[in-house]
Amino acid sequence: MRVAITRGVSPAIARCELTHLEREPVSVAIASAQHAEYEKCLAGLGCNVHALAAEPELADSVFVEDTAIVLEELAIITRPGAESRRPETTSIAEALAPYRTLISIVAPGTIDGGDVLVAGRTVYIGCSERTNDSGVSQVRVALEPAGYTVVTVPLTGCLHLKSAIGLVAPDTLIVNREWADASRFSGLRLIDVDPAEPWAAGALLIGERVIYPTGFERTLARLKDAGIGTIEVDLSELAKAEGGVTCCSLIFEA
Ligand code: CIR
Repeated sequence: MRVAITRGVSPAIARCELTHLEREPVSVAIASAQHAEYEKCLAGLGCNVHALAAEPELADSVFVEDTAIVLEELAIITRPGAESRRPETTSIAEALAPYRTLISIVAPGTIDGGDVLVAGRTVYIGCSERTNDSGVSQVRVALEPAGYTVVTVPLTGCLHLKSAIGLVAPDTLIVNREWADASRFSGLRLIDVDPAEPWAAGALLIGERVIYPTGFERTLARLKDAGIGTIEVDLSELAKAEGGVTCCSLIFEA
């Protein structure tokens, strides 16, 4: 059974963390309606959606991806780089506990799930402002004995690794080379975002389909030309809070 953990949009989302965007009003009603469509899309792709209630005080808590790294063998509860986001992890640990042995990142380590992309047995970790050396080495210690290889990826100009790259097939990444050092991805096929669409690398692979945000027509055409099957979802309201299609769920096999 494939599970997707999601969480409703917080009524406090107007106070979200912002790093690369100017603050603009976010409609909770529109964001929630788009989020509901996203959950429908996950269900349509065979996910059993475990929707957690919205957290009234935790502005960014809809972005559940940042709170955990879920692998086949275990799950790592992160310690998010933004202090305001740290209380989000408690309820996520409770939701994951029935499915996985849990390991927690401890201080001084920080890491956001948005900085972690797993491709087979390789775990790529973005060196962003949210993820520090201690966070990376704690993940290494947890995962290398289980046979994973951890590869760090220098980033510039973006929030998370998964702002800059997305897995669109088991051996294929969509990549913005301006933001991520693409030399780290040896052995993977790379599709470049269109230069006019720097934000177009956010993509969520589920089975053989990719959930892909609306609004990136040029890069979408590149994906189609490469034979990637996409389903477009409009998350434009959450994009104002610097969120995308990967960050709104934690997906794993139960
Ligand atoms: C933040 O800055 O933490 C949120 N406003 C956005 C988090 C998006 N998460 C993700 O891309 N994994």
